[in-house]
Amino acid sequence: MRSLVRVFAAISSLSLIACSTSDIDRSATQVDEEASSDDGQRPDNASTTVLGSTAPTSSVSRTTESPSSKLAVPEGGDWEIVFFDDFNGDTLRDDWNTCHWWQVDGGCTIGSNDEQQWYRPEAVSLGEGDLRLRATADPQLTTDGDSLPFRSGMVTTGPVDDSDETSSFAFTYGEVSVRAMVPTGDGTWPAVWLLSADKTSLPEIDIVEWHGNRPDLVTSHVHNRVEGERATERVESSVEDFAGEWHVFRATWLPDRVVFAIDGVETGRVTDPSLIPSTPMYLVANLALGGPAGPVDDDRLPLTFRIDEIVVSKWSGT
Ligand SMILES: [Ca+2]
Repeated sequence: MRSLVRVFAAISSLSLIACSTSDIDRSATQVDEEASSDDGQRPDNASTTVLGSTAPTSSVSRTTESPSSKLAVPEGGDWEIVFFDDFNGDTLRDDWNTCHWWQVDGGCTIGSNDEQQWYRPEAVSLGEGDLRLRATADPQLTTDGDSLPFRSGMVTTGPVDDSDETSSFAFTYGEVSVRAMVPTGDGTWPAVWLLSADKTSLPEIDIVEWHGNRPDLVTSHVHNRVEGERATERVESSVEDFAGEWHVFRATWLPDRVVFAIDGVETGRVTDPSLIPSTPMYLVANLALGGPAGPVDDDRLPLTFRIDEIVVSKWSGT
């Protein structure tokens, strides 16, 4: 039986435009200024910046229903399924890459997050109808000559490498639905997110992030650049008995809002116009280790982030 998701979404309400850099509580996981600039360098899915006070979001208005989540959507417009992978085959489809475009020479990681894994293709597999991103305690030598203690897996529909200007799949406005099971264990950091297809570090939408050292919390974010400064709104969802069970995570991205949901229940929404992305974004799913998820419990490895299916329905406004 699915565990009950107790949702009291917390979402910042302060105008981000009014915030200077000094107002932002930069966490240890925030990328440095160089890496977070819009210069095509590596993005970050780890910001936990929280601005303003928090307030519960308790109501979900219902107008026209979106294809699957039954969350509020604008009147009019068309919905079309533009991406679907149930991972029921024997091999990963060609539209998935197994490394970030900015670092594909033998593997990749995001060192600015203090991540402890080196992503390798052999850590990505399909089995029993699932995509499996498997973390193991296999020490890795990176292409920079550094050592990392763990091997893990990721997939993305973004550009193949630095010379590639296209994504195998990207979209603007719509709904992403992911049925997935996060693993249990300190130090694990599974995530499903969207990144800008123009290869800049922002905007970014984190559909779901889970930190092994905070098993009672699921987080989502919208990151963007506002008047030259990185700005974020964060949605937190309190959960019980969550890891090791299947759940459906959704982000409904429309011109005036990004709405997050778990198992069909809204967890919060971002409505600040300055934050809402308006350009194409691609998919990323990964099982990171360490960083903001805390020290890794080696005894729990190997651990697997399982994804049963990913569906994207594109919204076209009228
Ligand atoms: Ca499946």
